[in-house]
Amino acid sequence: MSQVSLNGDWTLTSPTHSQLSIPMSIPGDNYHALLSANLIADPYQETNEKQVQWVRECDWHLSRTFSLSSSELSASSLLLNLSRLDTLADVFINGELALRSTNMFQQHRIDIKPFAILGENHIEVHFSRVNEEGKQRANTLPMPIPWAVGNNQVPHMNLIRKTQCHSGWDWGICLLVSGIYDPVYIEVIDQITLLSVHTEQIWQQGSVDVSAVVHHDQISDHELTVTFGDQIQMTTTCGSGLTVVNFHIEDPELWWPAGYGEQPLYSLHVDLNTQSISKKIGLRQLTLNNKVDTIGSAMEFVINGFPINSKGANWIPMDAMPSLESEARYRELLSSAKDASMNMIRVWGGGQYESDTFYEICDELGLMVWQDMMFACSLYPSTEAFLSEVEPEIRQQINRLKDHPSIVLWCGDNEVIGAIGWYDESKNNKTTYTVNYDRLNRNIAQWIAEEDPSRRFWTSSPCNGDMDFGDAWHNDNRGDMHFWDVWHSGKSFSAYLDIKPRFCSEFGFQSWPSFAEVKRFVPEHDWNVTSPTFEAHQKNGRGNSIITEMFTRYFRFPSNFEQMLYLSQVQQSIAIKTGCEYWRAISPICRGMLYWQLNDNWPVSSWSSIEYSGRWKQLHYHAKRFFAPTYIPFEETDKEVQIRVVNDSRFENHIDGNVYWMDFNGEVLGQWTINYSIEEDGNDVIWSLTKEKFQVSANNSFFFVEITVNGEKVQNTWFATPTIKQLTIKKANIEVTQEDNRITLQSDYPAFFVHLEHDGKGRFSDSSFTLLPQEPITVEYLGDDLETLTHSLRIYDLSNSY
Ligand code: BMA
Repeated sequence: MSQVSLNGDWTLTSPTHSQLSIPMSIPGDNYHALLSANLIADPYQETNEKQVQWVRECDWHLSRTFSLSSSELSASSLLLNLSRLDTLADVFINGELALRSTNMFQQHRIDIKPFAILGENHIEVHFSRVNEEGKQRANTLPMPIPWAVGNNQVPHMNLIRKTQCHSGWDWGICLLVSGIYDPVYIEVIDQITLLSVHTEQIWQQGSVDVSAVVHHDQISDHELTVTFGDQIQMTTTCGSGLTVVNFHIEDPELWWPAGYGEQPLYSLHVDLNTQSISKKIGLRQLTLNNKVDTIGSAMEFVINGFPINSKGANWIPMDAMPSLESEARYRELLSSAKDASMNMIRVWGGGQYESDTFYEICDELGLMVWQDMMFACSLYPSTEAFLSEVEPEIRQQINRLKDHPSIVLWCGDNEVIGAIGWYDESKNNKTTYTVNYDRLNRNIAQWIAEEDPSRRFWTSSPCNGDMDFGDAWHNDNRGDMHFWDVWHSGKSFSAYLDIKPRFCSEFGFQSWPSFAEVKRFVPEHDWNVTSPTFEAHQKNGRGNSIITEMFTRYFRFPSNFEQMLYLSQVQQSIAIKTGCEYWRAISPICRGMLYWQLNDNWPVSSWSSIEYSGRWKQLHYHAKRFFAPTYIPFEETDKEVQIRVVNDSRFENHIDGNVYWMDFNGEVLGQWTINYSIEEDGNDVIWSLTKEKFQVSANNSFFFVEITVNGEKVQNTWFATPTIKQLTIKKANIEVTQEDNRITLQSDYPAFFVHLEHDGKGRFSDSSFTLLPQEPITVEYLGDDLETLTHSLRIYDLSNSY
């Protein structure tokens, strides 16, 4: 089969600005095209976001020509493939309307043969304003449908099937982009069309039967070849449009989440009449255990019969300008997740169904995916018109994605059950709005069940369980939970210790960007946390106040702007670590924790652990430790401090190491050796000390544990006084020596949150750690810009932040 690619150069014009005509590269978005043509200031810099809002007040036209040869034109069909077409788009071929699309999440494969001509053809896509359409739709609704006020800067975007955070979020710039974000191409089809292939797995003891279900045009007697791994089968199609080919695999190599085993992938190829489809298939059994137990009910993913502790973060679209998405950046972000010991990513409902590349990389890395449907924080209509717009989206997306072993759950939305309680209209009319929600949600559930019976559908995140519309922000005994009492409600970090979630799918604490990141988008005259640029890059109304107020609760106030940035990342690390460490300590009660949020889609102050540039914040280095498969959390009980060892592994693991109780001069007050074998999926107390023993010197000392497991070192530090400002920490003098990419740090006094930063690309093998006196630590720089590293390397630590 041949293809005519329509990627690359198109022309962008606007009927609203008749003079404007610029090149635009597809896949891509109009904002990026305008930026590349120097027609707008970079929206990510300074306070430029405001100045570029005129773009959404215009209609936009995209056009190009393409040529068709006589053999192409004589094909039986010419299928134009368009997906991630954003959003209200009329597609014209040679002046004739070929497609009208109103949902950016729908995929189109339309035959343009009736409009095509020999030689030069013209394609034009007219995008009309979504803000206008939103207003109009709002006027015709049977009842008001409130939108995500506080997040969206543009009203009624909940009525348009478009990435919800395009109109701004509490970490997101408002860029109401439009364009086409997937490759565009025409398939030249002779005679019959190969439509799709999907697999089903039926498991027996020690073997699996894989059926490849091939959809094609209704035509008989064509040869179809299907290869699965090293098995090849040839068959002839029958007239039904569906051919099923079965494979039996003895002793299959199992796909496991990261940390639990390998990720072998079997290749699947289907060939039919010069057309082919290839996929990589992982063989694994999946269940979600929600069994009722003495606490409430479980929320535990079980893979290949083994219970998994899910650890990870929430994913938002990688860039507010889709032109800047790339495979390299997907790989970098997802590898960073895996490198921080994560095994699950939640694709959050205010973003997008991600591109194939995203899920392929997750399959490869062993990152399980919790997949939301794209609805978030607003209410949504359940009118016939809306349902008929959503149905093809859901069916197509589930079909596109269901062969990925990484995907473990389909979830209806983000926080839409909760949102019923947020808006006056729905608060005052709860039954009507709950029925409205239920109608949409049940339809989604049914479409998904029809398309993919192999996975569970979860009503919403958070949700207490099937058809349970309870308060999943506070009920910790069942379902998944979004716990925001610390950030949004101002509780102390210790509030994380007051709940025992079964699965906490969101909880977060903001930090400011690092100094290195700030230098990239804040002009020097605005290096101040209340400057216009800084405030414009903080989208959560009280965000900067919360960060600052928390400083006063826990820390000595930082001495300058740069130290404020540093300390904000220490603070964020402590917050999230407090939750994760405790929830791991109560395993298996808690079987999942996904903090909010992994990444940023522009440079901003946010809850992310990876900055827009890809740089790891301190939290990400901490996550690498507190999510480590075999970890040593501290736990405080009424009478004691304990160290546990939790082993998220299918195998027994041996640990050895030391526990130190040390004062801030570096004097060892107590030392214990650890030598312990921890069983698979185990959780044991391995050390404890009664509080009476250390309480008198609580402000003058700390506990430190370091273990080696499978050749890897993991450390953990615990202060008996959580209000760190009261500790009598000594000013540390940290000596730095660099030999190529190896940096050795040595301190005279115990130093905490010792963090390396530089202005270039590339991270370190470790950072934001505790450095004991006279016990040098050598870290590796994992990057290729030694020059920038050498001239910009900075070392921060807590004692020198004030
Ligand atoms: C969560 C998310 C997002 C939001 C975050 C921080 O609940 O679902 O809507 O960005 O809170 O407020």
